[in-house]
Amino acid sequence: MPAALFLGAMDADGDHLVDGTELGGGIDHEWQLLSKSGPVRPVYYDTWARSALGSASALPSFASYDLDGDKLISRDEFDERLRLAFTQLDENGDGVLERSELVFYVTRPAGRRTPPRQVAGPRRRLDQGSDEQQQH
Ligand SMILES: [Ca+2]
Ligand SMILES: [Ca+2]
Repeated sequence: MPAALFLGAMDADGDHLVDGTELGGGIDHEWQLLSKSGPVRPVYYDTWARSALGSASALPSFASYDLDGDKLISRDEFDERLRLAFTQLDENGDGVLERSELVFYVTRPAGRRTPPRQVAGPRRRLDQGSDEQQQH
């Protein structure tokens, strides 16, 4: 998700890690850019998203911030959604985003969250199937 690129850029001290303090500062900074005064309407969000995320249709979408559905993004909703994105990307749960936790999402198209290695569902053993057929 483009938020990986966006959150990675919040590394204020240049150590390639984004910690909780940098996240808080980054959210404050972005909110200042996004919101001139008070809650944000979709038209302002689109302008900001093109600049911050690279596309007006980039995830997270306007609707995913707008938790109470009033067609406005409040400071609290903005904060909550970005902290959720941070938590989702923090795979080892140490409260710090490192580049290895971001690179997968920056380089893959949206929607590919799961590495391709995983096999879905239990597999039937081939010899079981032939046993059943012999019993009939
Ligand atoms: Ca840092
Ligand atoms: Ca981490």
